[in-house]
Amino acid sequence: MAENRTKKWWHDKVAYQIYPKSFYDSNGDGIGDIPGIISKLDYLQDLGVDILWLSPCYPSPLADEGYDISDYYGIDPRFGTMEDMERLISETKKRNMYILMDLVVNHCSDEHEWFKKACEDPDGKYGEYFYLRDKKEGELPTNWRSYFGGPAWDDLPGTDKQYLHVFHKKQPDLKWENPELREEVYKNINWWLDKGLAGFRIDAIINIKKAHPFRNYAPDREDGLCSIQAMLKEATGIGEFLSEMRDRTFKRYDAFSVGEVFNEKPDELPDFIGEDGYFSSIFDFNETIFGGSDKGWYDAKPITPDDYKRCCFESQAKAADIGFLSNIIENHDEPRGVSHYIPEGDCCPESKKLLAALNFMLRGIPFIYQGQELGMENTVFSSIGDVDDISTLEEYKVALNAGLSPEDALKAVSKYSRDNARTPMQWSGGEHAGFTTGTPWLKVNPNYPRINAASQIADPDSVRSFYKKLIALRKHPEYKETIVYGTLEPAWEDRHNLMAYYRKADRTLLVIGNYQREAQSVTLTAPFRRVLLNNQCSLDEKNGTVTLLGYQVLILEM
Ligand code: TEU
Ligand code: CA
Repeated sequence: MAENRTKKWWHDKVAYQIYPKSFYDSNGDGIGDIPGIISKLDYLQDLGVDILWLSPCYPSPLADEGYDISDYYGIDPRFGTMEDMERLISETKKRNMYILMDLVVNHCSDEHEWFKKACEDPDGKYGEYFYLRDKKEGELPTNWRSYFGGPAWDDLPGTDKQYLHVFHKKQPDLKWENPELREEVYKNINWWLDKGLAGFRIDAIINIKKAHPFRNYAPDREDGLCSIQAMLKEATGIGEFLSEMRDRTFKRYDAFSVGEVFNEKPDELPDFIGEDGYFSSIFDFNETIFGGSDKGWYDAKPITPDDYKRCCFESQAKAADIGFLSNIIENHDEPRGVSHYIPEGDCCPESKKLLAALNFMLRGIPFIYQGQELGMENTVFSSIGDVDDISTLEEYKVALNAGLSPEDALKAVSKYSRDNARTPMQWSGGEHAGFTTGTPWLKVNPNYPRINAASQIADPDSVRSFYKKLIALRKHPEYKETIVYGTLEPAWEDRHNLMAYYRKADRTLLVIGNYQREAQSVTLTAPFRRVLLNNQCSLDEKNGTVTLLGYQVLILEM
């Protein structure tokens, strides 16, 4: 990375994602809330994280769990009040922590004022906030399939028109081509930044630019529809919207912005995260999307340790001279990382720590998703009735349509279900994992007596204690420069089930992990000075050859 690059306040931070509904319930209604988050700030500060990203807690019918917003200026009463939010912001400031909210502006809720007014008068001002088309009998405006299944068009209630929704039908797309709409968005962002937010995570943003004129694409399933991707691939000019948004909002406040960007076009990375990019950072989803299938979740293929390594190194190489990626192991849309990236049968505290270290030491901004620091695992669904997530319910149907038996369909979608990440945070071995005194809105993972915060806080060898050490190492004055700004060079890249890399700046660190249950030896090219972190109690080194135990990971200073 260029030496003369401006240092930014967020470069050396560690971020933590909170899914409010499942974090901590303060009043016994079974739903996590903002006062619950406030009461756990000391827990988060003790872990060492700085930036907290809150998934949406605005007023919402919760058709897509808050990613369908009916008022951008409010707090949903289920989650608390605006005063609670203001208190959360001031309490985090006291602890030198920062709050990011989720900016969901590709679409709003069909219960938002704008949409209601568009229904009342589709030819008026608010009709221009949405993509509306005259309804034709037996024919849709285009054959696009929404992300959550079925056509991306539905009837605009009370009118002879249809509206576009690339996600759920309760999430009508906002028309970014309309400057008035863009003004509304910027006004809202600045209103929140004025309240003291440190920035935003920006939802599904790549979808705001559609390819015009709208047209049909080749169908890719028997439903005669095509993936939204077919249209998005052809869309150009998103930069006009994104640079305007940056200039009118984030830039003025030196705010941190992290975009949820899938599939940016290869040469566009500098525009997104370069020196004056649209965003401070974007998530690296290269590992996340690996193995995905156009047919649906039932057809996805698992990711091996070698695939994982390759995906990480690809992204690292791509971003190296350009900017900062945000690295994740999981989020609220993904299965638990330890269940997904660790080969079946091998999920244990050591392998969880290995995954943590390999990901955390990459160049970029580490994001931890709630419960990841405990090594929380995928849950069990005894029937499809246990599932809340609309995406899982749709993928279940897709699997059945493809001919899978109900048992096999459930098994297939269980591996990828977004509910795996959304089960309540496991605070203790007490009832409902200490999440609520009432009935949790989503079943607690039955493994909470074994995996919970209370027992891990007390145990210096727990997964959580290991995360704490990783965070402390990243902030250590002697190593910080190397870990935050150092280059990344893969080592022994072709070695099967070994993931290793150097981080180099004023110091040289070697991160080396044996990503399998069998031991394996590596001959170092130079002696090491110091062991900075080891997930096992022993280290077998003879004449420069290190024999790593199964799932052993080391961070060495060379
Ligand atoms: O996700 C955007 C996204 O692109 C989806 O592909 C998501 O990965 C998929 O639904 C997984 O099944 C964002 C949010 O993170 C997600 O929670 C929302 O449902 C979605 O936008 C709509 O707002
Ligand atoms: Ca509550």
